[in-house]
Amino acid sequence: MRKRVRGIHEVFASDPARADWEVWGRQADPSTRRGFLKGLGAMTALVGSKIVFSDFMPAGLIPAAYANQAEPFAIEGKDGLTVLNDRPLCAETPAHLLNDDVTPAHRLFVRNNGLPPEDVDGRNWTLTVDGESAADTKTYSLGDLKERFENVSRQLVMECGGNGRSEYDPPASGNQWTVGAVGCPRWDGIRLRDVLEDCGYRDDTVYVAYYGADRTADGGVPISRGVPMAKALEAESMIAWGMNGEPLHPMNGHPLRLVFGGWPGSTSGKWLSRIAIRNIVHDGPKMTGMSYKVPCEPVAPGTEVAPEDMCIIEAMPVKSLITYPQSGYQHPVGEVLSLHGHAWTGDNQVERLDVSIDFGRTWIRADLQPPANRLAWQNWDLDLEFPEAGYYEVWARAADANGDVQPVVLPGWNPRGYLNNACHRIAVYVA
Ligand SMILES: Nc1nc2c(c(=O)[nH]1)N[C@H]1C(S)=C(S)[C@@H](COP(=O)(O)O)O[C@H]1N2
Ligand SMILES: [Mo]
Repeated sequence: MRKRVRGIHEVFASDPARADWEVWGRQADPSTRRGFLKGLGAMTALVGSKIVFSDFMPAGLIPAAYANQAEPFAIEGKDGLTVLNDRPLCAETPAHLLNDDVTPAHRLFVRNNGLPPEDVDGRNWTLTVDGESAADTKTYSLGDLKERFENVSRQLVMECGGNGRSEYDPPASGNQWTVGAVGCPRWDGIRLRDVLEDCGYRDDTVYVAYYGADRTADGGVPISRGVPMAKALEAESMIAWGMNGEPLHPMNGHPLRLVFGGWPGSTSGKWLSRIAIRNIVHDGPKMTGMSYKVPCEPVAPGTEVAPEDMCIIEAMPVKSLITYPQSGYQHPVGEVLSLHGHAWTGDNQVERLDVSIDFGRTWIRADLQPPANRLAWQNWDLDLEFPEAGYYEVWARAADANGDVQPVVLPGWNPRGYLNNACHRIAVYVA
């Protein structure tokens, strides 16, 4: 359920400088289905055909083809996602639809900052590597990348830095993600470092930045971020063309993207066309200012923080999900309930996963699996028994090898609402 819907005016009034795509897209309201259908392109894609008399179509009209469907908005090749915004398109996956140990493409969330490229031709796609610290400027075709470098497949967690934002109070503007801006597909591609080494880089390299083929409405670059060189050189840092043996979904960056497991999703550039090897901390759109940053020192909720006191988010915090059963589940009294879920943590490994059915008074240790490879999420299972009939909340809490434990209540408030790793909880009715 959406807690609140922020109007565009409210957002601009509170921060007039933020005239970017994140706030342009009116927050869609699923209860009325208004706000989804903006722009002829979006509407045509939705209806699946040219709208012949589109010139005469009243603004805000919901096409009859969709007016009576239970799902207010369907994204081709995705299934069951909740759309938070249609322009740019942002959609998350309900927790119970993330139950697969390897996230299928149709269940991976979508977070777009601009308009994706249309009519992508993978055969003619190229990737250029350049920058102040590059020894050479090189351009590779997709075929070059596939043939010249060792192909690898890795399961890597992709999570938006703003996952969980909807719970913060005072609220933060931006997509009101609940828990589902996360997934862990098996990515197919090559190591980023093999390409960096092929191109060559100087000792003064600081950052590796990306540019993608998506654009803002007026043709600008919506987002261009990256990672420090040390992260770029890790064996798990990938340039990927596929997911679970299939080409990337168009909304997840087809035909080429970066994947940095365990770091904010915003570092994993989609529709990748250029990599810049930089001798400074990259300064592209959404690297500077307040985006993807948290206060360097904790602040009281609602505090105004100066941009120079904000630090770039690197590894994501320890977190977990209960993916079976779905919240609200009715369970027969006297029977065992087999829970399932996943746990993950930035650059590290999860060491334990505990479950409580008594609001955190006591905790029961779940059976936690090792990751399929470094920076993959870890699956967990627990057979639960309930003492009597009634309403229960099941809480899950992960702890990692750094000694970090998920907070039961909200973690530190921050102006843009990032890094909410509070325990996931579900309702279970035993009867
Ligand atoms: N070119 C480009 N890359 C991008 C984005 C974008 O808007 N454009 N969004 C980023 C953000 S904020 C996230 S969370 C991830 C989301 O990846 P997904 O949409 O494949 O789930 O992509 C990142 N890469
Ligand atoms: Mo994100």
